[in-house]
Amino acid sequence: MEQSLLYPRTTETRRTVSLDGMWGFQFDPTGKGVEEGWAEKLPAPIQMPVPASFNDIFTDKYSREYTGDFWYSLDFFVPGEWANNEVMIRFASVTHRARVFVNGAEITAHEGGFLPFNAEVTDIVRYNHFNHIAVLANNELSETTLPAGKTAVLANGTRMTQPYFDFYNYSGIHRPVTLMCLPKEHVLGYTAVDTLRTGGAQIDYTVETNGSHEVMVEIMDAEGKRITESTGRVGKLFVKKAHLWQVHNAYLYTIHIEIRDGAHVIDSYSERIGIRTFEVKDSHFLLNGKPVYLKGFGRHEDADIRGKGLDLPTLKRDFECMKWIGANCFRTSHYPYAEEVYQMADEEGFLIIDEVPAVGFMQSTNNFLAANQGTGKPLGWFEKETTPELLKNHKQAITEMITRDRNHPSVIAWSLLNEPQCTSEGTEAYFKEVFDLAHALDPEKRPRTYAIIMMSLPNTSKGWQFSDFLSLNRYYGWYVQGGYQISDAEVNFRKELDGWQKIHGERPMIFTEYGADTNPSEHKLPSVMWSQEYQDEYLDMNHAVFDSYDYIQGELIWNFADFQTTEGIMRANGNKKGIFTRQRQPKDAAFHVKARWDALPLDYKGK
Ligand code: CKX
Repeated sequence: MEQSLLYPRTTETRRTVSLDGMWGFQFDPTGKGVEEGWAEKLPAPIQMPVPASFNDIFTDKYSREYTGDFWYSLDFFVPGEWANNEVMIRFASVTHRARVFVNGAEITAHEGGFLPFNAEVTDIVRYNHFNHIAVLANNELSETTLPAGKTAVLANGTRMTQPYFDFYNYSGIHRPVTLMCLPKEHVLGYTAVDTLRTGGAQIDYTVETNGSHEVMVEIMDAEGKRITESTGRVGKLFVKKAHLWQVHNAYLYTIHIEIRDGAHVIDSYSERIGIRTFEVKDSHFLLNGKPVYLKGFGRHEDADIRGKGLDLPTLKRDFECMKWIGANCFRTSHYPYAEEVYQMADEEGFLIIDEVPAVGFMQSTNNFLAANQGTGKPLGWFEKETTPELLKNHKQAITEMITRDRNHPSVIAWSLLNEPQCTSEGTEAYFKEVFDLAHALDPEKRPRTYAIIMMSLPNTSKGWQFSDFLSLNRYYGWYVQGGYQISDAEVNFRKELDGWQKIHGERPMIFTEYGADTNPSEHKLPSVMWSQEYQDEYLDMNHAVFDSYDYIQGELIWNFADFQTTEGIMRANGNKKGIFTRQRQPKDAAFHVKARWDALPLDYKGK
């Protein structure tokens, strides 16, 4: 492991200081900042909150849509007593890439806007003194970035982002920045895999450190009582009569790791963990050996003003809404979310399908309907000259996501792509690499999947064979045969599912997307598309179809809440498929869905 992706925590041996707050900020449209010494001092900074997207802070369109280089800067103090330790600055995410300079020297760079990285500054910072950090960020998309897209240049020379995906390209320092002091010898990471045994649970653990001193691991129960311990970097722990982590009933233990030199504690790190197993078996999902039917949403990190910036009140409200409506699962569409989201899911007993930002892998400016998936005619996304570079970035994102998220009991599966073009010859070689990598990296061997775009059918898709369970994004009754034609949509939907039924084998299928854009102020009797009444009818039709196939084992509505997208004729200031508004208030359909989900038992279709 090159660097630790452990969540920053203050412990007996570690110190953390939040660097969140107002930073200096400046656009660098000509890309001259480095040359002109902006790493030492921004020439004309304005104030910008961290964490937040910069876009919706502004009142002018040029700034909101800005595409290119932009800088953040901050003076920060490093305590004198930290000398002789390792000092790092941890960025939980900078979208989409960053170069970090401290006291004028370039320290590190990171590609990818949704995963953490550290800048090690031990020998750079002045102790007991103020220091200066500058971050050169960039938000341009290309066909080798995750997510994918392109930059267009308007006739007046202004650059403009054209995402190949359907969410706004929010940019900035989106998640917390933490100054950390770690002992020189410290824990880099750990893994813990559970097996249920008679009389309790076995935890097979590994601990990675950057030194050679002895490692000790102990498990505490929810009351803080030590119940088992072991020494060594690799070992087994046994928890008698283990309280299992369950849906909406999440018992959490604490794993405590120490590096010791005799009685002296060199480093200590603790985290809350749950004991549970999850597997795919005989067309079912089994949590702790018992069938579980997935109910919930595809979501976005998206809210007024802060865009994709971490906002704890919104996050808490989202969980309250999801509990109220009877959901038990969500997909982190279309990128790994802030670590605080997974922590809350661990605490609340929600199941997460964790998705890497592999979205927009299709030759289309907005990733819907334009692709001729149904024709079988190769579009060749995975045969481009740029494919090796894309694969490299994709593998890096998978590695970072799994390393970051592998110990969360809430994470039950990895979603490795969303709606890629997957009918052409190069698909299989590419898919094999990413699916094999996920399997190799995850000690728990969680099931892997990817979201299959509508019209990518059993006989045309070359990717589905790699999935441990099938995830379909389907819009029968919305993008196809909407409104009065909904009865035809149902017939065609059933035809497609009959086709999958012949070939899916033992794989369960879930719907990772189905939904209808709905204007919360529109009512119409009889219904029309976009009215609240039609959203209910659309959901009823889809649910009736799901209920008639036993191998369908989950339904994740698109989307939990309305969200911002690029402007265009298909979007009325955003995607309106939310069951909640962007302000997290229920549309009529929320009550409809609640009635269904409250009535569905956890082991629905489990017999
Ligand atoms: N799926 C036909 C990806 C999501 C979009 C969703 C939509 C599409 C549908 C593809 O990111 O928001 O169009 O609502």
